[in-house]
Amino acid sequence: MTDYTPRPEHKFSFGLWTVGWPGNDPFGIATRPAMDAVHAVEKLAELGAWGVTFHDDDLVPFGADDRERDQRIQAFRKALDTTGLVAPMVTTNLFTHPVFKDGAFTANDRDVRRFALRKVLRNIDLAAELGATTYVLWGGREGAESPAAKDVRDALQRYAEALDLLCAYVDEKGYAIRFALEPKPNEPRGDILLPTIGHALAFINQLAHPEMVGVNPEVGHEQMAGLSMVHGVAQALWQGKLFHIDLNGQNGPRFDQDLRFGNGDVKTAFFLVDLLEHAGYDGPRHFDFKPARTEDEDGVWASAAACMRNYLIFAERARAFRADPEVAEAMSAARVGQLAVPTLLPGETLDDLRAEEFDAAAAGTRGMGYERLDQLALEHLFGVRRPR
Ligand code: GLT
Ligand code: MN
Ligand code: MN
Repeated sequence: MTDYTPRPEHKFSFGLWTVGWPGNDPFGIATRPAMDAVHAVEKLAELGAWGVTFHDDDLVPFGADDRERDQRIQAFRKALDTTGLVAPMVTTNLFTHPVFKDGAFTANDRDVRRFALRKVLRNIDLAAELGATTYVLWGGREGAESPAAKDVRDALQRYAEALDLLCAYVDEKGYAIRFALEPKPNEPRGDILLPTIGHALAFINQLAHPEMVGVNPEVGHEQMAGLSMVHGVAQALWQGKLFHIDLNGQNGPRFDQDLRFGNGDVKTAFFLVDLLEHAGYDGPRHFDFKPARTEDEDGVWASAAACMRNYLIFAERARAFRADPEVAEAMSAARVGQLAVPTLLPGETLDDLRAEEFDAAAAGTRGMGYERLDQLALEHLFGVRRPR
């Protein structure tokens, strides 16, 4: 029996806004009381998490005075010190307050954009003080409901300007912080800018400091766009841009479900963990889920524990899948490894390639054997092929 106990080396982290979500949604008020940040830190540590993340407003209510801010930060720091939890990632709330109803970095109103930058700069200083190395930017309000409302080329220019200013600031301060953009196709805006991993990666290439900016993909967000999270994350890894990841669950394109990790599309979850583990991703495994609104506080902790447990179960199944000699044989029959061989070997020329004889008809009849391979993966996932 494998031990699915989460430990600090697994790098599991949770946002204060996840376990602290009181269950308010567009159709109903909160079903749980607000959760104190210190209590959340203590409980997460008890469950075996490694890190806790937060928006500025999760820790200090919007508009609080300096005294209250200092008190709350001090209490949070103390809880980190006592529990040993780290704060690996910090972010800014640029979406709740009405001032951000038309966006933050891309609001049409210039004074709103300047206010948004001030809000981020202040919180970056705190992030650096707490030792965070990733700063997430989720631009949920950066978008529009009508193409008449927003000149998207100007909006992207302003988005890039904001990133350039923030990178220059971090650079000047010597902070060990990198930015991670979190894509989402829609909700709360009708259409959000940088809607997918691919859009975000292309945007990053246009920045003044592309090396300081990566992505923070969320499982459910790619699936809302009907895309493969596994392919998107693989591309981010290939481009050296997977700075952070939001793990949760979703059932296809619909509203953002933020289910606990493992609920929703289980096969995607399995292959995502297989990818992260196999690729040697060593960043945080961050859960960004909403404990179902039906639950009381016990249910909140049960779902948080389940996120970590499910990750460890998937990781174990993925290891067993790759260690299975029959899988190795099926992969070889499917020529999976051949894809790692350059199409033109060093020393070969295009003339060599041109001169080659090839029987396209015969090649067209070759079966790939993927169905057998996929079935083996499913059986490992289902747990009917146990590790020997
Ligand atoms: C918000 C959103 C998440 C983002 C958070 C970071 S806030 O809860 O739904 O996907 O990761 O700003
Ligand atoms: Mn997220
Ligand atoms: Mn989400």
